[in-house]
Amino acid sequence: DSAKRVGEHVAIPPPDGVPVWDIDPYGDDVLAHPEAYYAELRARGPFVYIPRYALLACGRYPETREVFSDWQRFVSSRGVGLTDFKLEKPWRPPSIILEVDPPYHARTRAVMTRAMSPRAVAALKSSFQDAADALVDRLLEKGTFDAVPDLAEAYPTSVFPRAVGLTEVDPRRLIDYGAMVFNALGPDNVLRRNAMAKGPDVVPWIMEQCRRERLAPDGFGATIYAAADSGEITPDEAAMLVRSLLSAGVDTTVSGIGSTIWCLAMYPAELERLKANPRLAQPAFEEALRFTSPVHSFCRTANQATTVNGVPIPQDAKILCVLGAANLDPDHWPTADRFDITRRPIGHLAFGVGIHGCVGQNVARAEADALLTAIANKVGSIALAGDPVWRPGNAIHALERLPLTFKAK
Ligand code: HEM
Ligand code: OVM
Repeated sequence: DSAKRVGEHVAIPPPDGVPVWDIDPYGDDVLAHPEAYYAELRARGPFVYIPRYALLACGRYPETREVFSDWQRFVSSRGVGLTDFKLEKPWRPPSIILEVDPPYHARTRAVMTRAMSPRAVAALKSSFQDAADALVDRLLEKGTFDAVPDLAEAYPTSVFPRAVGLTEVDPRRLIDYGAMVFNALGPDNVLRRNAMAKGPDVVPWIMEQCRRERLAPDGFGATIYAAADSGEITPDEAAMLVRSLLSAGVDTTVSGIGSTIWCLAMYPAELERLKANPRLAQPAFEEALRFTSPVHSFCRTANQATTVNGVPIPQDAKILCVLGAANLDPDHWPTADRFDITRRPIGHLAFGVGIHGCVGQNVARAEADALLTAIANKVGSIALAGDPVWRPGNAIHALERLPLTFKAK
C-alpha cells in the first residue's frame, strides 16, 4: 500500500487533537535520566505524537494500562519494538511467546507457566538463599565494591542459569545476549548497533545452550522439553521457549536488583525499616520496581482504528507504552516520587499486565527476596563510594556503575 514508512513501521500522521512533541525518547540523556521526560510525557496529554518516529507514546497510568491490557486491538505479533514485523523481517525468528497473539500464545504460555510454577520456584528457595548469603558475606569482607558487576550481575548469573538447567554458564554472553534482545526494540542507534556487534559470538552460543542435550534434567528447560515429549509443543518450539528464558531472564533481574540496591543506598531510612523487618524484602522489591521500572517501555501495534479515552488511534500506529512513566504517575500513585517500602504498589506495570504479563515474575521475586533478606540480616549500612552512573538502553533502564561500601550489622 501507499502508507508512508519511517524506519520500519507505518508512519501515521498526527491524529486530530493529539499534541505533537518533538523529542527523541531514545536519546542518551533521556534514557539515562528519564524522570523529566516521563513527567513531560504525562503532562502533555494521554497520548503524544512523536514526529521523529511517527508514532504515539503514552505515559499516564490508565491509558498505558488499557493499551497493554487489550491484545486484540493492540497486538504483539507485529513486534513490541519499533519494527513492524508486517513490514520488516525481524533480526531473529520472533519469540513464540512475547511476539505472538492468541490463540497460539495460550499454548506456549501454558508451558512456560508450568515450568516456572510457584512450586517449581519454591523448590529453588534454599539454594537461592544460600547463594545470596554467601555473596553478601563476600561483599562485606570486600567492604567497597562496584555493585553492578559484583552484585547486580553476579547474583542473577550465579543462580538463574542453573535454575534453567544450563550446564555451561557464561555470564558475559548471557548479559550480552539480553543487551541485543532489548536494544533491538529501539531504533537503529549506536546502542542497538553496539549490542548487535556481539551477535556473531553470542547468538550461536545461546542457541547451542537451548538444545535438549545441553540441559540438566531438573531445570525449567527440562520441564519445557517434557511438554515436547507429551506432544503439547514440538522440540523446536521447546528450544525457542528456552531461548525466551535466556532472552528475558537475565538483564531484567540484573537491572531490577541493581536498582533496588541503589534505592536502599539513596534512601537509608528505608534500609533501616528493612533491617528492622526483613519480611519487608518482598514489598521493598515491588516498590523498587515501581520506582525504577527496569523495562522502561515496550511497544504495541494498533491492528485497527480505535479510540482510547476518546483519543483517536489510527490503524497500524506503533504505540510506545512508557511503563516507567505510568509507574510514577502522581494521578494514580499518592506521593509517586517517594520510595516507600511499605507502599505495596499493587497494579504497578513493571512486569506489564494482561496476557503477556511477565511469566518469570515469580523467579525474579525469588531472586530479589533471597538477596534482600540476606542484606536485611547482615548489612548494617550502605554508603555510596562514588557517583552512581546510569546506562542508557532502548528498553532497559539500568545502572552502569554503583560504587558502594557495605558495613556489617
Ligand atoms: C514478559 C518485565 C524477569 C521472562 C515481561 C514483560 C515485562 C517484563 C514488562 C511484558 C512484555 C509485554 O507485555 O510485551 C520483567 C522484569 C523482570 C523480569 C522487570 C525482573 C525484574 C523475568 C524473568 C524471566 C522473564 C526472570 C524468566 C525466568 C519473561 C517472558 C515474558 C516476559 C518469557 C513474555 C511473556 C508473554 O509474552 O506471555 N517481563 N521481567 N522475565 N518475561 Fe519478564
Ligand atoms: C522472549 C522475550 C520475552 C520477554 C522479553 C524479551 C524483549 C524477550 O520471549 O524472547 O525481551
